[in-house]
Amino acid sequence: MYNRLLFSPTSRLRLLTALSFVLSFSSFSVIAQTSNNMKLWYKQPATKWTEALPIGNGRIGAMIFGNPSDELLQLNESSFWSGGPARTNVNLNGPAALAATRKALLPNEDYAEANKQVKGLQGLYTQSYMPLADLKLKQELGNSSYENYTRDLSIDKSISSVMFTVDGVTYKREMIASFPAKAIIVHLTASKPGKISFKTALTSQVRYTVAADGSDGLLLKAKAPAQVDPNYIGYNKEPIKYDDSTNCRGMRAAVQVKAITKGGKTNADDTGLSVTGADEVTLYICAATSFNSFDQCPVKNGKDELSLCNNMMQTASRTGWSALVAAHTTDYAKYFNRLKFSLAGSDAAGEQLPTNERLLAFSTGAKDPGFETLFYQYGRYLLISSSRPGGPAANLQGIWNKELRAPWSSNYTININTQMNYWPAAISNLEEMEYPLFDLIKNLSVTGVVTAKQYYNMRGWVAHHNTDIWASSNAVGDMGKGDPLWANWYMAAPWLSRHLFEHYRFTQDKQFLKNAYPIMKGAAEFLSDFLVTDKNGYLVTAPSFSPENDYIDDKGKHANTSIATTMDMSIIRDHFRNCIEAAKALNTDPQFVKLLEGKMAKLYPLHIGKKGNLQEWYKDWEDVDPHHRHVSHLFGLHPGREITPLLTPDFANAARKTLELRGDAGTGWSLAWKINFWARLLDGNHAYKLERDLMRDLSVSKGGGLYANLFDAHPPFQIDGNFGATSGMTEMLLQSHLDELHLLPALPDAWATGKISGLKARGAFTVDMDWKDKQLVSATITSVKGSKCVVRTSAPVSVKGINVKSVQSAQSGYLTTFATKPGGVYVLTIK
Ligand code: FUC
Repeated sequence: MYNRLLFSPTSRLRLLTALSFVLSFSSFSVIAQTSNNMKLWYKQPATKWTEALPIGNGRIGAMIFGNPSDELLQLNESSFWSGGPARTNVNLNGPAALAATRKALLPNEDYAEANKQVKGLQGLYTQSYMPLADLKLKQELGNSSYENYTRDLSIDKSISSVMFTVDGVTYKREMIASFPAKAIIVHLTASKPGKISFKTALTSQVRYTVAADGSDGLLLKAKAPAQVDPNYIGYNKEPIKYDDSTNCRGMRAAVQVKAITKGGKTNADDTGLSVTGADEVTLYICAATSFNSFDQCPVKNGKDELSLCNNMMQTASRTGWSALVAAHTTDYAKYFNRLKFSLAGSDAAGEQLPTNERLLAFSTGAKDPGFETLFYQYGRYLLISSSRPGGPAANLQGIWNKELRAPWSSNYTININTQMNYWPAAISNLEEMEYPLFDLIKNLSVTGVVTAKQYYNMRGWVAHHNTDIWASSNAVGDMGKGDPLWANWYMAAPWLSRHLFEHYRFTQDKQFLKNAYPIMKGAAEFLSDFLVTDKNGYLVTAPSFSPENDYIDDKGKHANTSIATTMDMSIIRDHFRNCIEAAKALNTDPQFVKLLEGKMAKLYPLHIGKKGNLQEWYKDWEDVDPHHRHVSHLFGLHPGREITPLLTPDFANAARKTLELRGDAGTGWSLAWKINFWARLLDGNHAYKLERDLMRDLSVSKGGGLYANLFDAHPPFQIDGNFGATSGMTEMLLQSHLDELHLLPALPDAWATGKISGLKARGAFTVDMDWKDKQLVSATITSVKGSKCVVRTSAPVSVKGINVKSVQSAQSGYLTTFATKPGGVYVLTIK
């Protein structure tokens, strides 16, 4: 989709596809991952959006309600956003505001004044992700009521279906969002000929027209608003504005629907598309927008959405249902089937329950490990369905959004949420799905240079709390109206850049790192300009925030603008270390390495507070909300690698204390982060407790939980909780952030016996494991690049065909080190 893809996926895709066949899963006998368990299913149609089932091909998505006579497919297209390219020269007082803020902070420590001044660094809000259209399908079924109703979503095949019987006729609708066909396809059948009659209507919440397309189909032309205010501001009379001039705000979109039938008649006119008396119908849905890159005017330099859409329709509608399904499932399975996971104790009982009842039973204590593996894999399903190479990154709702003013604009919140979306990508063997994030980072590194210069007069690039498809990089808040608590946080560039370096660590792809290094360096340059020296000679950030928490200052006042929060300093240490390692791996930039090493030594360090916790702030202040959902000061524990029970036990204990003081409650994504934290603390049972807390039906949970369609609830729906949970469950089974493969580091009692294959570890390894009664039985490690392999296990191991020695570790378990060959397969067994 983007013209200037930095991280071209094609060659890596081919290699990985080849590898995924080599790594086929052979001896899967303990407990089968039955395909029936890879299903969400229900006995009644959805009445709410959070009961509807999501399908997506990364770009176009639908929420399927499954009503027999009134089907609704609520459609989205991932590039359909309000607004246009990010505005520059909006606020030219930034450098003066920064100087005033710093004057208040250093040396006066007048936090209230700093809080006022820092607002001068704010710019405009981001734009919003838009709903595209509603496709309604009124099926004629006579007056009898329906029976034998089911609807489902097979996440191993990526097919959703609806089935019911009326007057002895069984009707079926099957739906896919196909990546190869670039279309959503609905296939309607009936058990008796001539029984399919329906009328479709296409509508939209944005400005639109709809008419027959001249070739038996319907065409909807839509126009996005020029401006949509976030749902949390209410002071503008007109929160949604359109602009019909040729100016650059408000992209166009097209949606086309066409029916190909066996038997019966089709008619398309301006009121809709109707089919009468058909035996079988294939309905094709295509969509495109005029979006043409983050920095291009989507109006006058926009893509020709009509011909794009029409071309997609021409190609897709030439292919019949069975060939479409075959191509779709092959394409999808090549990613999904790379990883299999099952746990003992999964009897069929859970699978017999409709998913909403299964969720409720699980929420109230049922043992159902099959439900956990289903939920785990659902995270992978959602990632494959919402983030494909070449398209935009998955936003707060992936690609599924029904509202014009969705919660938090359904944008990219980059102080945790967008990053969390991508935590499971590499480890759960879906590395390509992260390319859209890399493209977003690349775009931000372009707009972020302008923001760094205009607002801070500094080098490098900077990004703040929010961004959008236009890669807005300024602090939001509408020129001083936002609370600095969230609006002014500016550490997204280094945090996002760690995803680039982590990709290298997982794949050992030097060419990728070479492309990524200038971006990483740009983020470090901004930080290096930004750091100032405090009265004790430490390098500190000022202003500084700990998202989105506040503290009680020395004068007893609530404040949030501070100096050198733990999160800032942890992110900087992490990023400088990553840059140094990257430069050394590339054998480049020795001067810059020296500069960063010099600064590293002077950074304000971690502190343990009076309660034994990891201090969040510059001083040991109390939190205003001690149970706040963000636990940003534990960045070094996860996703970072600074704090670990193995190497920094004192800080790890302080992190544990922090989590205990914060408590287990939280929003959906907060619970998900805590699974990852507890896994990194090597406490599997506590991680498991958080996993169960997150997997509660909302009627049982008081905070975060799950909706009937297993979408994670903040509440409201936010997809990061799904992705963060899949990541956390992986961290319970395998960790490699310390450059060793720690097998089963945080296995909970509830997962005593199980099997997983296709996990990925840093160093470019693929790992399969099976375990029994909480002990590893065997592991198969496939080395992609031939890196040295260090394995940590709870008991000594032998490696088939080579001589190894397991050495007892001073910290925990045994370390076994061996050289590997590219493509080499190493089978480990417990001695
Ligand atoms: C951050 C969080 C909120 C929410 C929003 C999208 O601001 O603090 O809880 O997740 O992002």
